[in-house]
Amino acid sequence: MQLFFNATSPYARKARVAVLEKGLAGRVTFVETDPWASPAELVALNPLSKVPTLVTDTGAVVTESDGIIQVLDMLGGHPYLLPPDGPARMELLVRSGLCQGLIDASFIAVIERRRPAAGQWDDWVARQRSAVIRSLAHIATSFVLSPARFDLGDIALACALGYLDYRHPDLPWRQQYPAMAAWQDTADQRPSMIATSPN
Ligand SMILES: N[C@@H](CCC(=O)N[C@@H](CS)C(=O)NCC(=O)O)C(=O)O
Repeated sequence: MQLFFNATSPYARKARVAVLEKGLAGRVTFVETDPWASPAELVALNPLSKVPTLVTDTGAVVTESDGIIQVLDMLGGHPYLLPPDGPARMELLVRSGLCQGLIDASFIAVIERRRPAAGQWDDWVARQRSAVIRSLAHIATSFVLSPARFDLGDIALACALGYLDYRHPDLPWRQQYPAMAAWQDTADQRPSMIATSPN
């Protein structure tokens, strides 16, 4: 299999962490690329020119980090990153969906600031930052986090918080939510998180 990624993408980081957590590194060639440059090799596979993009051994091209992680979970053995069904899967989808949205809002705010200054929409950045702040408060009060578990929801949260540290260091989430910061510090010690750190 091939996994196209770039080193700072929080979405690609989710997929890279999942490969490592599943013990599939030996079956995956990691291909570093710049999706913004629309490289021919990537575009030929994925017309969206986005990372992560997974090419399976059967030639299936899978886009979207959550879809890729579901495929990895089907291909590899333990540990499972998603429960197969029932209330546990529902609970995981609640967590992973919100954390994906947290990444989206954080990412959109960064991309908006890359436009020429005259074309930037400050209210749009403020809206995304408000969504980030509200989501962090919601996660801190409603998620049950455990260092013993590292499923898709936890991978998404760890990559979201890592992206905030990397791209939004002015946000004082660590001071506001020390229990979440402690959880993240533990997650950051995992070999999969160390190997994929953007720093
Ligand atoms: N929803 C997608 C988002 C993927 C995404 O937007 N990746 C960015 C890099 S962080 C990208 O490749 N952008 C290139 C572009 O939009 O042209 C996922 O979860 O995989």
